[in-house]
Amino acid sequence: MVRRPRGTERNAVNESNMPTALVIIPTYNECDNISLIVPEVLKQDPILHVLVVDDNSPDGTGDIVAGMQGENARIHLIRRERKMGLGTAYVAGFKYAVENHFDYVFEMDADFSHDPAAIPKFLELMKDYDLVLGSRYVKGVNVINWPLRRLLLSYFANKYTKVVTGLPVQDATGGFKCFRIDVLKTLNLENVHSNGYAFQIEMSFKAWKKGFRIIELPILFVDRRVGVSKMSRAIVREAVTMVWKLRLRAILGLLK
Ligand SMILES: Nc1nc2c(ncn2[C@@H]2O[C@H](COP(=O)(O)OP(=O)(O)O)[C@@H](O)[C@H]2O)c(=O)[nH]1
Ligand SMILES: [Mg+2]
Repeated sequence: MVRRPRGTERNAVNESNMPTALVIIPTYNECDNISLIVPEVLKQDPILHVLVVDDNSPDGTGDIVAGMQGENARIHLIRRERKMGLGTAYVAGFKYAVENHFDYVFEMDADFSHDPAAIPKFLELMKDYDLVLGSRYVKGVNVINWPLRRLLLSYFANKYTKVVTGLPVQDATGGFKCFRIDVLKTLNLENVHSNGYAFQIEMSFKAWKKGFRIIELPILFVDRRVGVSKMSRAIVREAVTMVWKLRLRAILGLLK
């Protein structure tokens, strides 16, 4: 028998064979956003659950989520001892999704840059695709409130990624996306090592090389209103070299 995720046991509320979806939100110091974003996500569809992966945020984000869990079985929490980066936070979340038999798995930021209202559009596309990428650059540029420097960096990073890797998407570095669980089961998560933008590129590149069906969904990206960005130069440097590593490994047949 298939074990259902906690809170989705077949009962009066969920007696159908509906798929279940886990929205993974990694957090580091998001105390002003987290209690608002979680209910905003959950109200989009009854099949949705949220998993917060918190890295012992000094501002108490983890405790806020723990408090919210008491009222709602659709809220899940992984607490890690220290700040270990976005990539490993997602990998921990992906493993949790596989272990708990979710069908679809989202990546999403806590800071409202990604509009929860777009989630139903992702779910609709999941009927026909294995990976849906929220894309800021499908039709022109859909980014609001980013400083020009940051926008240019992101835009040209994506042009560069496309040329080096051949991955046929306009926005490979975005962090609002949805995977069919089969993709996560197929990719060897132990071999995903990158952490920042490179992590986003690596996951999509590997899914593409495995022949999974990928589509871009145009989204509007709005810069965070509260809290601070964790973007750093190291994250950019990692991405610059990672795209070459991916290309070389693919050519040499070493992509795992
Ligand atoms: N668990 C965890 N979450 C992180 C870490 N770094 C960033 N995040 C979260 O990842 C999301 C995106 O980070 P953000 O700082 O907004 O990056 P930006 O949008 O590129 O400026 C936010 O929800 C952050 O709280 C980390 O080291 N660990
Ligand atoms: Mg952000």
